[in-house]
Amino acid sequence: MIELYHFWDSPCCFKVRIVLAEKKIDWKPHLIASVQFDHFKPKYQALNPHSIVPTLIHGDHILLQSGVIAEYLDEAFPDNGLRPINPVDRAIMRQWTHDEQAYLFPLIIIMSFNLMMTLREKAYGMDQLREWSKRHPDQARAQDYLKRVSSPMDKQAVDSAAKKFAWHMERLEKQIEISGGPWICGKIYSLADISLGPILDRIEYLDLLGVLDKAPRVAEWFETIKNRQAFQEAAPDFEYRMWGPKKPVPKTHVGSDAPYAAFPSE
Ligand SMILES: N[C@@H](CCC(=O)N[C@@H](CS)C(=O)NCC(=O)O)C(=O)O
Repeated sequence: MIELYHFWDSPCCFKVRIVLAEKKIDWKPHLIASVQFDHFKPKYQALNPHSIVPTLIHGDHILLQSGVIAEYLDEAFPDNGLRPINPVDRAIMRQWTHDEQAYLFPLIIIMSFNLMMTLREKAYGMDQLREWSKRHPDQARAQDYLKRVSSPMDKQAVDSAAKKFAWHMERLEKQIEISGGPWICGKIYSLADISLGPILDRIEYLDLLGVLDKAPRVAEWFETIKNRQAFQEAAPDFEYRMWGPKKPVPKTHVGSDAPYAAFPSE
């Protein structure tokens, strides 16, 4: 039995859900409401001491880190292989899965914090955010979080992150040109595509697809990956997405029963 601790609107969890869907593996979900600091509960920290999602449980094994989990699933369930056989292509795949974690994901965090998280104050109200933040074991970090969510959006930070992101997209453009497409490693759909798909999904949700202006092949690649059934099954439904440029904050404060905030009983 596979169990996944996740939340819907997380690119790292989305990546693991795509692998599970591509392989048609049944899995049991455990939802973590990060806005309510569920990931800092001792029961969850016993599984994942870093207090982040995803965490995958396979039998007696606890696996952490989305990229490691994705590669593990491909090894443990070899049908519908998601890694090139050729060592050079496999190295290229790993370069891009590395670059997703080292460069693209951190840029996404900056853009998401400014364009999505700062809407939490309006959506939930500070009283409720303060109440939830009491669950954080490190109160200095909790106070810093509260200060940042209640600060105005930093446009300069978003623009600078988007510029850096666009530079990486031009590199990806060259890679797809060299590989001949349609995928990052050429004809083989791989973990590189699966790592970058959710990142581009977030870019689209942040209304920042302009970062692909000089990368038409990447734009085409993104349209192709969005048409895959596994991608669609793994993607968050609109109601489970956080508020952002494409999802305005409701006029009145929402409580812990909002779809994104909910922590359904297991
Ligand atoms: N390198 C880790 C990063 C995991 C990570 O940062 N996950 C985010 C969600 S995408 C998280 O748990 N954030 C905590 C929060 O939202 O408070 C991985 O790939 O699994």
